[in-house]
Amino acid sequence: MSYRILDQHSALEYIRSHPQAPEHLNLQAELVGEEIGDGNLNRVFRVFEKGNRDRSLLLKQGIPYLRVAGESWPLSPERARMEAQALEQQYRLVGDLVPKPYWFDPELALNAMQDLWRHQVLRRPMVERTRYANLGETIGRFLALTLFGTSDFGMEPKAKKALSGRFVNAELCEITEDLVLTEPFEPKLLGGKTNRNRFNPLIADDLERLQADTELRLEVARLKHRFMSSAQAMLHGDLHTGSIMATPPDAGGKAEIRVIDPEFAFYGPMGFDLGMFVANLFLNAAAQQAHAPDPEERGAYRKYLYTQAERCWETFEVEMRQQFANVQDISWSSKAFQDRFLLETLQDACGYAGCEMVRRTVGFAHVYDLESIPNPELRAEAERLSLALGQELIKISGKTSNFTELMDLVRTTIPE
Ligand code: SR1
Ligand code: MG
Repeated sequence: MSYRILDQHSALEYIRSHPQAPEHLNLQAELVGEEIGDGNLNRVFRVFEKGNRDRSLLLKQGIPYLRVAGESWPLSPERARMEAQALEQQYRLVGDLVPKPYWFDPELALNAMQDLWRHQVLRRPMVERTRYANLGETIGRFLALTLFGTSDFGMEPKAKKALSGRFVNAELCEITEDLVLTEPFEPKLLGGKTNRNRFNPLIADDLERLQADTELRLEVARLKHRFMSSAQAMLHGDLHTGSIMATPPDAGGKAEIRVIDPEFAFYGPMGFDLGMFVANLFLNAAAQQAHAPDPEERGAYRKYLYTQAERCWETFEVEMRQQFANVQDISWSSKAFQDRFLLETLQDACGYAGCEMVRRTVGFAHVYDLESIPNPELRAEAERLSLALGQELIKISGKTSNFTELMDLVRTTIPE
């Protein structure tokens, strides 16, 4: 059957007639379908057997426009193929750190995958200051294994080139190039393009000062060019805390953590994924200015967030060095090269983290962490912290020499 947008009922009909469905569900049982998507782009349905919650699956469909914007923002459902391909690679490299892929239906631009019904997207619980003791470590491992494993360091050159050719994700990359790496920094755009920034009027002067900073704009221009031209590895491409799910932490504070939603996947600079992740921890730290009025509680949660950023980098570095020990190409076997590569990745991460903080504060796509602060004055206080740290991270990105230096800057700008 040709492409059609599914609803709760047609999703169930689709399942009943799909040849692979019986591997995951008893089609004779009463099936329940729910639409659960709350992301910006897609429709997501969960189907399960009534009375047997463990027998379930998730259907994610790319629709021909951006879900949050409607038909005025067309977007090819082809992104579902990118997600299918990326999930396949991630599953191969990290197994249970991502949902298990079941099948991809190209006609409906639909991915069927494991339903993580015991897991919650991290964004909201983290605004409520939930702690996941193994968050940074897990994401550091996920990044090292997926990035190294899809790069020239972990693949035979021809295979890497063939794989990177399957990830020309032009439409979704353009969203990032515009929304993350251009519009927030430019008061005026060229070529008839419009600026889609949205911001609290109370921080208009702060934004004007940021956009007048030529040193900062030069650095953003460099980062944007690197994003567009440095095909190091298959990135997740949108690794914020809305793209991570976890079970409630156990008695020891640990959770089962999975990375979801890799539809922005493309071949780019490794530091981009790292930067996105730590930036979203720092955005939360800024937002706690309003969410946690008690300074002790606020400081304690910021301390937790900063420790997770540190663990992420430490784990990433350790795992990368372990992988480098088996690198096949003689050119990359020296410690000096590996040190230099990791330093460049850190510098990129620092810059992209800054861009993410700025765009989530003044750009088109905001984060719940800041958006959920109802009082505009209090929100402006948190937003100024985010903008200040974002600017600093961008400006030191080419100069920073270790992660401790970066974290010193974070702790000075948004104190524990
Ligand atoms: C127009 S899409 C807005 C944002 O949602 C996605 O999750 C990406 O972060 C994108 O920038
Ligand atoms: Mg997403």
